[in-house]
Amino acid sequence: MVVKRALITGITGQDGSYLADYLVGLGYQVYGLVRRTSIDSEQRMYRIAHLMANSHYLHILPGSLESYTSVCNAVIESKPDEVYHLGAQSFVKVSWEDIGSTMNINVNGTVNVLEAVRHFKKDAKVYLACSSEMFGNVLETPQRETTPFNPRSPYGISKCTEFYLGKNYRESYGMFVSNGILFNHESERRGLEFVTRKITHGLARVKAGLQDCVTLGNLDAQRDWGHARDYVVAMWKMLQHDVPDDFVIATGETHTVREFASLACQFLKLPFEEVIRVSEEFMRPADVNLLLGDSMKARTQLGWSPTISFTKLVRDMTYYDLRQVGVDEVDYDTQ
Ligand code: NDP
Ligand code: GDR
Repeated sequence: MVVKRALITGITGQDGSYLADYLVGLGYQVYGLVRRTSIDSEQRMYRIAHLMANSHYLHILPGSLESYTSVCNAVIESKPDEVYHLGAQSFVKVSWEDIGSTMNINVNGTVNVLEAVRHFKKDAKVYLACSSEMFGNVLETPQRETTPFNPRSPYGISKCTEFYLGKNYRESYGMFVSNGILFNHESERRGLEFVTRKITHGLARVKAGLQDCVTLGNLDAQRDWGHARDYVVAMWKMLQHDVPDDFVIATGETHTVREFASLACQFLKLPFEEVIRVSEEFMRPADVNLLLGDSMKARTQLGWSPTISFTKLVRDMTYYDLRQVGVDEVDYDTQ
């Protein structure tokens, strides 16, 4: 049997780590591009530490997306059948505060990946991590592949550029480049800066008596939240499809930040009005108010569908964080 080889950028992040778990499980040899500063950081490497213990399947290649040379070296060394380009400055709020890095990493980084593949492994299949943030101030609901883009943040603009780069390399060079337009997906491995994990981690600390409350921004924002473990399967399925294409990946359900926080409070038996506060500090210059995806194309053409419900997502994240702060979950209602 031929063993497939995959190169993942962003392997230390939420999606990269779940994708590496999935591909190793399928018998792939997995190569991960990791920044030199992160290789030395236990905090950055924790999501793939369990895989590192089995280095027969996982290989770390030092490099950063801004450095064309290092991306070329990674492609030459890994000789990938499939490239999953997940590395990015992925925090929307920071994209106003540091637009330069956001564009350098997200736009130039994508050019570097596509050029390296074009020059050194043109037959590799490439996955690009596009985003529902491209729909921004939405022009249609639900949002699907044909919905016009209307981004509201520098991050959203960078992802629209990534989308068009993918389409252009597909059309100009005949490369297999697929754009995944993924809606928000969360997990126990989500970074603490994103609202879902900020809520579950913060409320677990409240329950443990380590802080008084969790302070948030816009509670009325609505998101179509799925589980990252389901979404990395969609990435893989896109690269097993006969032709490269663009696919929306979403659950088809939307909930407010308030609903997410209130469900987490219910699981922990905490009074929402007392433990959730609001501050201007966490508001954005322009927010995306409503996202709701229609993933019918992926469901029919790729045979993909989400398996983890909103309630299970909130419950799993909440109890995971509770265990992290040393409180035993069995005392709480898990229904
Ligand atoms: P994370 O923020 O968890 O991970 C980002 C990854 O990118 C990290 O591994 C980080 O490495 C790496 N990275 C950042 N800058 C560089 C750089 N200059 N050179 C090399 N690597 C770099 O993101 P997610 O896993 O949540 O998201 C994965 C991708 O999917 C991103 O492109 C994101 O924009 C996109 N996306 C995510 C969605 C979601 O809901 N999660 C939805 C739609 C799209 P380090 O550890 O060194 O910081
Ligand atoms: P998002 O995720 O911007 O959708 O981008 P995030 O969790 O940061 O925000 C979601 C919504 O919650 C509101 N919000 C807060 N957000 C944060 N981070 N912190 C708060 O305190 C807070 N209070 C309210 C936000 O205003 C927003 O409306 C994520 C990232 O993973 C992107 O990389 C990805 O492309 C998109 O999802 C799809």
